[in-house]
Amino acid sequence: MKKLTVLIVVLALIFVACKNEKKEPVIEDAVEEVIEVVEVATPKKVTMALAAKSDSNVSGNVVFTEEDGTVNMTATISGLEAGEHAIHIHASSDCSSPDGKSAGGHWNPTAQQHGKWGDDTGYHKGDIGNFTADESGNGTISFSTDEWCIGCDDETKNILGKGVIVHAGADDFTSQPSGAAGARVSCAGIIE
Ligand SMILES: [Cu+2]
Ligand SMILES: [Zn+2]
Repeated sequence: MKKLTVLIVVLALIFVACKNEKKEPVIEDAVEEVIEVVEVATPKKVTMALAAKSDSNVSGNVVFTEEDGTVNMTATISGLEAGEHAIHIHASSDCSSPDGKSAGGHWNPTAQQHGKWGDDTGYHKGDIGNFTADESGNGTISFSTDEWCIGCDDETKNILGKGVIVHAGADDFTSQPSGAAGARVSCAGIIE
């Protein structure tokens, strides 16, 4: 009987204890954080000097700028033979070899066939095309696309680490894998 009384007392104490534990409503501070994203509108820009290759005297410079998702390339080239010349982006920024072949084949991250830029049958992301040098051997070409970027995470678009090659001849847009444009007369790595 004494044991039962003790048990009742213990149970009563537990009951009281539980009642006292009744929690006060927790008022959480509803702190709303307003995060403002400030976009820096500075255009990305890479400027490179073209180095003569294959015993040519072809030099010049290439400027890439990126703004609002579009990359513009402007190349100013001199020392050329008058007429049409191909200009491409090749897979490597390595211009160390005398013939420019260290820059590798055409930059082709989407595994397409060589062709004219925008063609339905495919084209490399480096298939810029041809430009014309005047009687003095000077030529310029401007090219814009949203299929490139300067230093983004998309390796099908990122031109950094690739190389610009100017050829002795014109790109025929059909010969595989590089348009039969002849010797590589100038080279520049696309490096920041
Ligand atoms: Cu080329
Ligand atoms: Zn190509």
